Amino acid sequence: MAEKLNKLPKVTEYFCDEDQFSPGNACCPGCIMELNLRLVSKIMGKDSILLGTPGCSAPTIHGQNDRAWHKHSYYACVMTGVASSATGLARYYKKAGIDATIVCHTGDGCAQDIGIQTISGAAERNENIIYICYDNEGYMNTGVQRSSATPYGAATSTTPVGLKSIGKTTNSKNMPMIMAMHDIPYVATATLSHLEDYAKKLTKAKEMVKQGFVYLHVFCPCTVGWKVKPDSSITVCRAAVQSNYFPLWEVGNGAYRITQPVAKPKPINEMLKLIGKFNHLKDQEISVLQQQSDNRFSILQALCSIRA
Ligand SMILES: Cc1ncc(C[n+]2csc(CCOP(=O)(O)OP(=O)(O)O)c2C)c(N)n1
Ligand code: SF4
Repeated sequence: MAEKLNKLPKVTEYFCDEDQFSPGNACCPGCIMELNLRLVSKIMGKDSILLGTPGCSAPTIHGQNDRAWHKHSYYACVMTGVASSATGLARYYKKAGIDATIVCHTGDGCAQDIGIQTISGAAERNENIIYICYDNEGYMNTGVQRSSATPYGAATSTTPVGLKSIGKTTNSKNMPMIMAMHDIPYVATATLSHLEDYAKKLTKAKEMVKQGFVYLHVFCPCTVGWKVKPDSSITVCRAAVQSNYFPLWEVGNGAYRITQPVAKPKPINEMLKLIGKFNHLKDQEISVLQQQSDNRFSILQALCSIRA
């Protein structure tokens, strides 16, 4: 596989051949979740089978009215059971002797909350499934409610800011690390400001799924829910990586590795000030978020040092 990864094309070259998705999309201005879907489709290949659930990716991945936006085989699943549906499909294709890559693509509300039981079960059974969670830190499609991915201090429609409230009062769930603790063949984080890094991880995912369950967690700002300028989503992704708020790492067969180390991490506030949902935070709350981010990064570094 190392040889294959060294020979990967430049990321722009992926977009030169036939596109499985039609031009345009049904997302809000500046939403990069659709770019995520397009890259997944390019690297997984036109014969990959997609599964999705209700959420912001639904208009693009399910289609709208009687029209589809792509040419992949697609299964629309309930939020509670996407990993169970994927299990059935993966086993069916295997039994039928068909070499098919099964790819679930859902939001964090589905992956971390509503669907976590079946995801954890499928991971423990080591099913041949790739699960991609696009993390926009909330239930965006139903009106920007908080999910377990929403960070401390964020303003959402269910954690509003007022005289006595600072937004969400608890930390987010560290979902990629939870999945890594399932000891599955491959887990990685990715984001859209680092497309080469993401493309490599998708390529590895396609290979590693032959050994079992693969989980990719993709940081994916929501311009509307986060109050981010439509032209700033990629800047926010980059700031999240450069502050170690969202470090890019992978673990394959027990070996953890930071794939994009940051020599001089920036203070988390450099990222927070690009995002309206944090605008009300004072120094005290910002230091809580900085501390939480530092703690998580220390755990990651410790895991990386085990087999370094
Ligand atoms: C079991 C279940 N509970 C609630 C809903 C209602 N619902 C539809 S879309 C959605 C939001 C999904 O959030 P997420 O998975 O994070 O995706 P996003 O909208 O953020 O892209 C919800 C809660 C549902 N369809 N099924
Ligand atoms: S609400 Fe957010 S995640 Fe949903 S389509 Fe709009 S920008 Fe994208």
